[in-house]
Amino acid sequence: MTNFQSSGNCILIVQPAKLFASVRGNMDPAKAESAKSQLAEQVQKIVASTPVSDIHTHLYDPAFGQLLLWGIDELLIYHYLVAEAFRYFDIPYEKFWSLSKEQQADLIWDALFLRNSPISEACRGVLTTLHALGLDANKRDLPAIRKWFANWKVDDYITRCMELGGVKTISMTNSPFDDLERAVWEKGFARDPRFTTALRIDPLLLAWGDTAPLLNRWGYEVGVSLNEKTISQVRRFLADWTRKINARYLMISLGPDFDFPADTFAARLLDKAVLPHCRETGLPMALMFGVRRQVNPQLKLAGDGVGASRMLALEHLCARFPENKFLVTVLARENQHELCVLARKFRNLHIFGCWWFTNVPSIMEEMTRMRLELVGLSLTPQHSDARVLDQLIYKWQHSRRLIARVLVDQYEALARTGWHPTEAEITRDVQNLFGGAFDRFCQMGARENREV
Ligand code: FIX
Ligand code: ZN
Repeated sequence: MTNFQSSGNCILIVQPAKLFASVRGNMDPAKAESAKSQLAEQVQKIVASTPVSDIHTHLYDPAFGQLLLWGIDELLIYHYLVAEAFRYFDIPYEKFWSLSKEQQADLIWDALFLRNSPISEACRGVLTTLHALGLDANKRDLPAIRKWFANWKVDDYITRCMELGGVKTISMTNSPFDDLERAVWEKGFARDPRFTTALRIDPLLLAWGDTAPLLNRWGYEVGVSLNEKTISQVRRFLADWTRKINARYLMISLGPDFDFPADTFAARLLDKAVLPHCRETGLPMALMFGVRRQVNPQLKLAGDGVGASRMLALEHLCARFPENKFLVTVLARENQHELCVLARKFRNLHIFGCWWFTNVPSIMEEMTRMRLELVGLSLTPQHSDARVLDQLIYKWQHSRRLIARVLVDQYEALARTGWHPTEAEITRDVQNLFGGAFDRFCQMGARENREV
């Protein structure tokens, strides 16, 4: 199997040795050290070669044409880099947005790679990607890199990026409220089986005043007030789109002020329409907590921020709706511990990903350690959130390295107790972290969810 982080070196698979017996006095320290490094190599090898299901991205099946972003200019104008570059720019925001993508990319390359060393996670990601693709970014020759990309055909390139990232399936974020995307679904197309679907419903819950007229236009007879008729029409809308796109789950991102129960359109629509729909279909609801949209609107997509959320709202949801399943990630670092504790209380809660501002090595390491220590293996430690196809490469190479490091420490700690995980057990664990636990959660039937 491919070693996705491979530098071309072959690593021997070894059976886990009986580690750290020296602690008990029957192995010399040199042997114990070598057993330890054998275990580390074994874990790294397994993590590097286990394909992952990427459960949340903003990538698209190639049938969506221009919506699937890829290539060097898209990599450089990723909104993570835009936010960083504006700290060095002194041009007006509007001037930047009036430029072509290539001109924007030139400015970002100049500010973040040439005039300063590209040490942020998002910048390093571009370099990891180029390096894995076999390009020498060290020459600092952006036109040559552009030329290389121009030779690719998108279908071949999808395959290449998935290979290098070790990704077996890509979950899209599918919004019926996006005019370009909706038109493709309505026309119909042959699905690429590598891309799975998730029904994104932010405007339905967060901007009901604007969304109700839209639903009316699309043939759903809703009024602004949430009476019985309106609720049943919203459910019809959800059922139609769930069926049309064959959604694996529904999803929404929520601001720090989200509360439940509450007398808000979001809470009431969730309670009366969305969660009943999820119960009926058996689909999980993904809740992404803590984004503060448009803190600086002049930065457009790069203008969102973070705030600590009320985890009590999530507790209420998990407790009140044991037959619903919640996939949850939270953006604020200060919410992470509470989320882990909640996952211990409610088995209808599945933690996923180190989302966005938490997807940097220092925070991801802290979160991944805490999650494994507090929850174990019944979670999905990472998703890529890739918006540009090529990002699959760096997001997964970086995450794999970090997850392997954390796992090595955990298995070494077990070995010190005399418990030696076999190769098959390590493989099983990693498969669970890379999609197995998620699949199991999605398949789980309704049952009583409180910890006993
Ligand atoms: O809400 C989301 O799904 C977020 O991931 C995006 O809105 C955000 O722009 C992003 O790309 C973060 O990684
Ligand atoms: Zn996202």
